[in-house]
Amino acid sequence: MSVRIGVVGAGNIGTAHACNISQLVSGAEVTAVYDFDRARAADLAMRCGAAPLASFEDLLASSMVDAVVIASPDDLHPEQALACLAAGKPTMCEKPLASAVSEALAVMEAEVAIGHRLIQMGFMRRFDPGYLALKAELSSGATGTPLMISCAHRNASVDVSHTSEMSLTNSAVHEMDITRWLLDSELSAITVLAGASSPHATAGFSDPMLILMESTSGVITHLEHFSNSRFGYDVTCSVTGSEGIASLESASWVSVKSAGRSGTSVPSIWTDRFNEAYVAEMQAFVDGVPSGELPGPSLWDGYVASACTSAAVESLRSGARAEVSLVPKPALYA
Ligand code: ISE
Repeated sequence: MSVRIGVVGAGNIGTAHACNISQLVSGAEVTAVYDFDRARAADLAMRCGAAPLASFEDLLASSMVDAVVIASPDDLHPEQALACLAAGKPTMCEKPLASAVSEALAVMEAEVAIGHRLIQMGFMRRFDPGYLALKAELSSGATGTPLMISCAHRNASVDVSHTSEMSLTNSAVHEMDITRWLLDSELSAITVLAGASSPHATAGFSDPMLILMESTSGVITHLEHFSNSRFGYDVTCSVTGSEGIASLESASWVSVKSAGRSGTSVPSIWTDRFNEAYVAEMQAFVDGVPSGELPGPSLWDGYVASACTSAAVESLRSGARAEVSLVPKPALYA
């Protein structure tokens, strides 16, 4: 029997998830869509053969909805995640769980009180074949003990409403998660350095930023985060180990030599670069719903990522290194 999914949010990522569920994920269908923009919801619902519903509450209460995908604006994630927990509906929640660590903690504590996992976090990079290969390479031991990580995360452009804080909570949050996943080690401190800014960044928006993350195992990760690269979407990660270097270069599918130039194509947006990962994370979620065993990133991962981005925002504001402080890990996530 197929898992009937209600998608909350019909923007870029909600649309990508809904289309993936309808066309590429097996064992699931989109039955309901809600977006505050009714026309947008109706359009997406029609594409998926689903019903557009008038409110989030209607979607959650609908007998047509077994499970929920939260792909709404970031600030709505914590209250919607809490409502999904209260309704007992398995949920795939887009990152970030919350911009404020206190809100992320409240959601995690609500799941702990229920006593079993209901929410999988949308850290899709953990399902990307490139990152999986990088993790397998590190686990093989061929490059030795990881000592330092060098990352870049570049978007072609962002909306005029984008802020430095959003670069941290909405975007660099991916590196906070993937670094701890690659290293099997928590982050202990973050320093954000803002220098010269792109002429394409709006006033007051520090872009690019250099983000230094220290792990409890002593590994330092440096991340160039840039929201106005202009040339395209570019994500790289290179791990320097005691015996060698393992690098995940920019994904590229075609290499062309023509007109005196040689090069590869660059994706324009994350849904192009990571669609395989988005499909795989959704398939894992759907497969986990019937048994209640969700294999993907947990609310502990969502909470820790929010603790890291909160430290990053604190460092951006103060100009100083900020420590990441975490509550003890609940047994539910052991
Ligand atoms: C977006 O929400 C994502 O999740 C992308 O992976 C990230 O690169 C982008 O900066 C975010 O805005």
